[in-house]
Amino acid sequence: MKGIIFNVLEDMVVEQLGMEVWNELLQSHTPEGRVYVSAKNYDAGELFAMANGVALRLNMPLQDVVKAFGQFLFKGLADRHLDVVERFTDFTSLVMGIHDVIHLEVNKLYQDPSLPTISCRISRPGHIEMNYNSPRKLCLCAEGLLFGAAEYFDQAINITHAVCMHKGAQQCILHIEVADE
Ligand code: MNH
Ligand code: ZN
Repeated sequence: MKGIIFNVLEDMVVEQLGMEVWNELLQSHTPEGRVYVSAKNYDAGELFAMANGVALRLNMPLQDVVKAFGQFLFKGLADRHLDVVERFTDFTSLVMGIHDVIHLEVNKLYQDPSLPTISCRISRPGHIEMNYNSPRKLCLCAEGLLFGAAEYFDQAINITHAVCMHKGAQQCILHIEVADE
């Protein structure tokens, strides 16, 4: 995972739990002297170890922490890549552009990013079907990112996620219901 993801995790942990907790997490789960550089690659296992540490401290299931982080992450990514997010004027067009516009841009900006395969289609007006596949199985992070994007555009949404890699499926299917604008 890119350092930028850890940078946003640090922002969230410091904001919600304090700098001491972040330093403790670094101590327990990362090599001595770890500094995250946004464009550099770090083992995804390190992200899971840190998220697990947060989950233990908050006495929350790991998947709830991953989802909450995803929601926080959207604003963190938008702040750092405003030019990319500003290409979209509403929630639906941004979601439809994740693969072909946003992650394509990420591929140009970063060397060897670990991106998921995401494809979206409008199944009927107000309904987006998103297919998600990634060896990291961060579909709950994707759900959180979608809620973060909805918050960003002040858009009410509802997500159902019945088909899931965590339940043995080959890929996840997220049905996103977009309330009338
Ligand atoms: Mn995007 C990683 C989904 C918007 C830049 N993104 C991820 C991951 C998911 C994801 C899930 C975690 C990796 C994985 O699953 O294997 N991203 C989304 C969704 C939205 C989204 C569902 C919108 C909603 N992403 C954005 C935006 C940007 C961005 C906006 C920035 C302009 N995403 C990234 C970067 C990574 C990433 C950077 C990290 C890649 C890496 O760590 O190597
Ligand atoms: Zn899933």
